[in-house]
Order: sequence, then structure tokens, then C-alpha cells
Amino acid sequence: PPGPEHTRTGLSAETLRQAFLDNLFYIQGRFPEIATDDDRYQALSYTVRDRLLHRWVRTIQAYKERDPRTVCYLSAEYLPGPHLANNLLSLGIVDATREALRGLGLDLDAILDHEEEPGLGNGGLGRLAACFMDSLATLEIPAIGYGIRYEYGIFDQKIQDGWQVETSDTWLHYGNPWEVRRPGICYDVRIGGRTEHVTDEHGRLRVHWRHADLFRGVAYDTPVAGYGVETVNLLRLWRAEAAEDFDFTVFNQGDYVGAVMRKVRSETISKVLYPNDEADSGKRLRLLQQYFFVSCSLQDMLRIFATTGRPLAEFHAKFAAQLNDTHPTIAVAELMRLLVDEHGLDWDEAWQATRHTFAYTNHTLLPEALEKWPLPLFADVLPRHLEIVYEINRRFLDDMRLRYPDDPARIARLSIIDETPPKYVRMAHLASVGGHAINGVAALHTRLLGTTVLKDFHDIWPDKFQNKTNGVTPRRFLMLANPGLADLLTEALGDGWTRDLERLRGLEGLADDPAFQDRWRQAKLIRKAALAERLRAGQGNAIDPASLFDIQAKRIHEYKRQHLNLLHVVTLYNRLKHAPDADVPARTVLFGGKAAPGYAMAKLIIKLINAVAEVVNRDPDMRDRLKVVFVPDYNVKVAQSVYPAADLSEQISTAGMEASGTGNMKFSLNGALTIGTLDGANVEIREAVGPDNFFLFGLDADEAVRTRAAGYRPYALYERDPELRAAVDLIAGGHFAHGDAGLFRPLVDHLLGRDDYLLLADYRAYVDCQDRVADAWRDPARWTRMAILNVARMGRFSSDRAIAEYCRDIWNVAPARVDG
Ligand code: 26M
Repeated sequence: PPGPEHTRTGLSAETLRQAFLDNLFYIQGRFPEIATDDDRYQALSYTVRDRLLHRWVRTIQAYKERDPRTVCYLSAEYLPGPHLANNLLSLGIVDATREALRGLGLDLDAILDHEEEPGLGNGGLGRLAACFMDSLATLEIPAIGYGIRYEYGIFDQKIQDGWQVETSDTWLHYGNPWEVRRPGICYDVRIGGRTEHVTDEHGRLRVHWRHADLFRGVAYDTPVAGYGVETVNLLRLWRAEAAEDFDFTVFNQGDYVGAVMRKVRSETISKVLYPNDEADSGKRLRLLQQYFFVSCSLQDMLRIFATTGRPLAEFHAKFAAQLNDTHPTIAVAELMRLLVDEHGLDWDEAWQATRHTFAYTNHTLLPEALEKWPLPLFADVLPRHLEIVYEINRRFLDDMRLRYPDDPARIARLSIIDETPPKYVRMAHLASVGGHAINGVAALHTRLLGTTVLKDFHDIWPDKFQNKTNGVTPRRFLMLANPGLADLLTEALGDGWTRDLERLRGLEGLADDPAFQDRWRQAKLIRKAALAERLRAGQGNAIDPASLFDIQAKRIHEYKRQHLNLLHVVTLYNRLKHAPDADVPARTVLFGGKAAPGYAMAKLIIKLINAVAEVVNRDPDMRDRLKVVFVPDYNVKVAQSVYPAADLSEQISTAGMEASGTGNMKFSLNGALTIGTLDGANVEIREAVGPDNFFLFGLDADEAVRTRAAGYRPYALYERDPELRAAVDLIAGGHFAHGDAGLFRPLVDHLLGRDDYLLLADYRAYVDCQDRVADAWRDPARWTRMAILNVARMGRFSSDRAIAEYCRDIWNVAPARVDG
């Protein structure tokens, strides 16, 4: 029989209330009457953390006893979103906590709203890593996420006069109650200098790396709780600090201040996250960041491995390490260095262990995004690693020459080193050679990967290539983001869907049920009204929850074509101007997303969105039938209020360019219909929900390639389509720029001249498809049926499914249950 609950572990409302007051007093030093929002947030977070730590310790004990194969997810980015609500959900104490706080006259939602999220990623790639951590814990898979504890994450976005202005992220300002600093878990990381090759007393060739600089990485651990299970896994992020090297001893007698300054400089390594499509800036620091976190992570894995007592050649039997894009790929050379130089394994043994440890996920085909390091830079920062890369490459190419004796061009293409000056190290090649599996993140993307950028590798190792279509966690993006819909689903289906999303299929039978449809629309309307209220309170936007919410939320990039969406908006505007009495359904077109600070065209697109909004929203002729809103500072928290409010999800990238997309999944899972191209995971979403329940338009990936190859002339399309011409002319003529015809010139010139992303080629199909959207919207029963069928058939896009596939096909790991 359960005894009285412990204040630090009990889950009842009464114990939670007591623990909260204790923490308010003993951690924050406050009593309720003078506590601030932050005091309450911190006190509640520590209350929850206590309960996590308890399970965390038990998880580690279970793993220690059973010594299971462990997944190490290596990622330079994580975007977990606010922790508090998610942890309450995982622990199953949302209601008890709400009750405990109500007893104190406090509102849980107000406290949740106070949290500053860790923005330690740019977008899809970092958010995917966070969804994967959630699913790994929920599926009870032993796993560690390794990454960097950036002091400044992705910048905060302000909009001034319609332009994006970046301000620095200060997520650590109030302290971070979710992390535990582990000063005892720290590793030295060396860089620069030169190598010496010497023969030791046994006649064995040994390499000494005489480094030039030394840093230290200190572990900061964040617990990751599985949903509805006892498992709590670990997100371990490294912070760079100074190593107390010789600086503070004999070599710096008298230069105390100089030594401190060098210490401070060490900390710059983990200071700031790079915005991803920032061309070329700060290359050296970026390489340092990557090497820094990879070296700490591998040293940590070797330390853990040593506690198992197994021989080092079995390293790969203990760990499966996933390279999240090429950012951590220096790990291939670093593990070889650690095994050969530091632990004395011979090359072949070490290579065997290395190849069986790593697998590589590619997340983009964009040529400008494929990482390659200038050889002189690489040599300067990592001289020993360059030797190792050369040795890996020499052995690999020797093999390839046997296979293709008369094809030197192919050998040059395969090489890890791009030998045509200026020379580069090609990280995707190192990842492909140094691991046992290569995967794309959607079926189309995987096919294109094997036929374009990694074709030569596909030719030699077709079996190494796999598809692992992305997925999203239904806990954060349905249960937390959309509690009304979640309750409706649970009422209809029971609560099994939260851990087995395929069970949503049970909704199919309710798609035409008028009473269910009514409740469905009500749930949607509540989220739309909540978003409208947020935007009113935030920016003073007045939008009508009854209008069609048409939303595009994602990073701003030309290939994602926010400006194609705008061409449609301007077309609707022109139509209403010419026929003010036209009977068109009211639409609110919302945009959200950040542009990389150095990406001028993306920033101009943000300006154009706001410029169009200013004119459209003020025009009395629109009579509230068209509104345009830019939602500033799009992040995970904002996203959670955006997805549930959408009626229409814009997934309109040029076919062949979006590796997968994951926002597409989050929208559809929340009952939005998609207007989209056959790109990324859209292809599979459309197959899953049924072609009748998806608004498809535009060229497919093969047609896009052929269109460009056939001498694409966008200007001819502009001349031929009067609506297109009118829309472009209005932008070009300065109608949205107070008459300034120069402002949007770069954008218009690009569209009429090169139009690399084929906007004009897809314009007519897009606008006609939007007309079909409007027709469907006029019939609420039809629209709601389509929305219900979308949700019913989205089960496949759970990150639980994705992770189960990685576990089975790439990692060869199984659950290790932690008992309650
Ligand atoms: C870098 C320099 C210049 C221009 C672009 C880049 C760049 C672009 C994309 C760098 C990295 C990029 O990819 C990383 C990434 O976030 N990829 C996204 O990964 C998601 C998860 O798999 C996918 O859903 C997205 O489609 C994909 O864009």
C-alpha cells in the first residue's frame, strides 16, 4: 500500500502544491504574495524536474545493469520547444498541476506562457532531432542526444517598418531550470599545431599531435521523458570553456590578465548558433564548433564504453551513432584518431568499428548547402584529421580503381577530396564512406539523392541507401498544441492513438457524421479564435476566425516560394478591385518565418509580405474578404498556436527542392488541408490521405528539371497570362511601396529574368488550384469531411514510426524497459 507521498516525487495535486510552495521559498527565496511570473515558473519547473530526475536515475541504473546497444544522435541543432508543458504531459500530471495551482489562485497557462524556449536550431533539422528524442524515450530506446549548448540560439525576429530586424536571443537570462551542469563530465579538445610521426620502442609507428590550442567541453544534461513510460533519456549539450592548461602556470608568470583573456576566448566556441543559409561567414569558428562537440561526444562514449569492460574493437556493438546531416561528420576521422592514436588499435580494426558505428542522414540536395571545407582551413585547424582523411581516401580510392580501372573521372568524382583547385574536403563523401547506411528523409528525396548528388555512391553501394521518411511527435503537436481536438479524438477512439498514431484511422467512419463534424468545426474554431486573439494582443491585427485561415509558416527561402503565395494574394486583390461585389469567401493569409540575416532576397520577401499586408488590409474594397498577416518571431511556441488554427497549409516549394518538410505533417495532423506540389513528403502525405483530400498543383520534380533544361523563359509566361502580368506589374510599379518602383526591383527582375525556382511556370496551376480550394471551402460538410480524413490517415507520419524504422533498419537496437 502506498505510504504518504514524498514531496519530491509525489504526483497528487496536494503534494504538487506543497512542493511548488517549498521551491518558491527555498529556491527562489520568495513567498506567494511577492512572487513574480518568473519565480512561479522556476518553482513549478523545479517541482517537475525533481520528478524527472527520480526516473532518470532509475533509467540510468537499468541501462547500466542491462548494457543495451545505445543510440547516439549527433546533431549540431536541437529545437525542443518549451519544456514545462511537455514534461507535465509526459509525467501525466497536467490536471493535478492545474488543480494544485488553482488552489493557490494561480493559472497554469499563464505560468507556461512565461517559458523562453531553447532556440538551438534553425528549423526543420533541429526540430526533427527534438521529435526523435521524444520518440526514442517514448519507445523506451536507450539513447543520448549530443549537441552544443549555444549561449545564443537562433536570433529573435522583430519587424520594423516591414523589415526583419534581428535581436539576440537571451534564453539563459533567467537561468535554465531544465539543465544539470556536470562539471565532472568534461573533456579536453585540441586544435591546430602539427603532427610528428615516430617509431616507438616496439617498432610501431606512432603519431604525436603537437596541438596549438586546447579547450574544454563541459556537459550540460537535460532530461527527456518518454510519454506514459518510466524512461527518461538524456540530451547532453557541450559548453566550451578554457582548459586550465600551462597558461596558468610557469609559462605565463606575470601575464595573469592575458591568461584570463585567453580563457574568455575559449568560450566563443559555443557562444552562438549559425543561421543556416548564411553564405561563407565565420567558416573557421563553425568548423571548430563541429569538431568541438563531436570530440567531446566521442570521448564521452568511450568513457561510457570503458565501464562495460568490453574490448574496444566491439565499440560498434555498444553504440549506433547517427550523423544528423554532415555537420557532425568529422566524427568519422575523430573516432579513427581516438581508436588508433590514443587507444592503440590497428587501422583495420578501428575502421571496422567506425564504419559499423556511424550512419548518415542527408537533409538537403541544395548544392550551396553541401558542406565542404577549404583544404588550407581544414589543415590549419585539424592537421591530424587531414592525414586520417587522406588515408581513408587513399584506401577507398585504391578499391575504386580496382573496380573502375579505366574511369579516372569517376574516381575524381568519388574522392573525399575535391582536387580541382581550390581544394576542398567534401563532408558528404566522408559521411558516405565512413558509415554503413545513408538515408534521405522522404521517398522522393531518397530517390533524388541516389540519382543526383550521391549517384556515384549509389552505383557502388546501392544497399547502403535507405529511405526514412520524417515524422513528427503527436504529443507536442497534437496533445499539447490542440487539446480540444485531442479530447475529441480520445472520446471517439480511446487514448491509444497517443502512442500508436495509426489508430487515428478509426476516424474514417465518422467523416460524414454531422454531429461529429459539428464538434470538429467547433474545435477548429476555438484554435482560430485563440490565434486571432494572440495576434490582436501582440500586433493589433484584427482577423476574423470565420474566414479561411491560409497559412505558410517555415523559414523564408526562395525555394519555398513564399512569393508565389504572394502572387496569388495580389491576384485576389486585383480581382476584388475590379469586381468589388464578387462573391468570394473571406480569406486570411498568414505568413511566419525567419530569413537568414545575410540572405537579402529572403529579407526582401518579408518586406513584400508586410507591404502587401499594409495595402490590402487598409483597402475598404476588400471588405474584410482578404487579410494578410505576418506573424513575427516564428518559433516552436508560436508554431504550436499556428498549426491547430490552420484551414489551409501552404506546401508550395519547387518540386525536387524540399527534402521532406515536417510542418506539412503538423498542419495536416491538425486538420488543415494541404495545397502543395509533389515535393518532399508531400508526395507521401497525398498518397496517404488520398488524392481527393489534397490540393495538388504544379510541375513535378522531373518536369522541373526538363523545364529548365529546355531553356526556360519566364518572361514569355508573364507576357501570356494577363492575371500574372497584372500581379507582377503592381509589385514592380511600386503600388505596395508608396510608389517606389525600385524597392522590389531585385525580386521582380529575378522572376522575369532567371526565375530559378520556377514561380512563373507554376503560377497558373497554383491560382487555379486556389480557386478549387475556395470552392471546397464554400461547402463546410465537404471541407470538414476532407479534414477528418486527413487526420484519420496521418498515422504514418508519427516520429514513433520513423524512429521504429531507424531502430530496425539502421541502428539494430531494441527497447530496454524501465520498470515503474
Ligand atoms: C546553406 C547555405 C546556403 C543555402 C542553404 C543552406 C542550407 C539549406 C538547408 C543548409 C542546410 C539546410 O538543410 C538543413 C535542413 O534544415 N534541412 C531540412 O531538414 C528537414 C528535416 O529533415 C526537412 O524536413 C527539410 O525539408 C529540410 O530543408
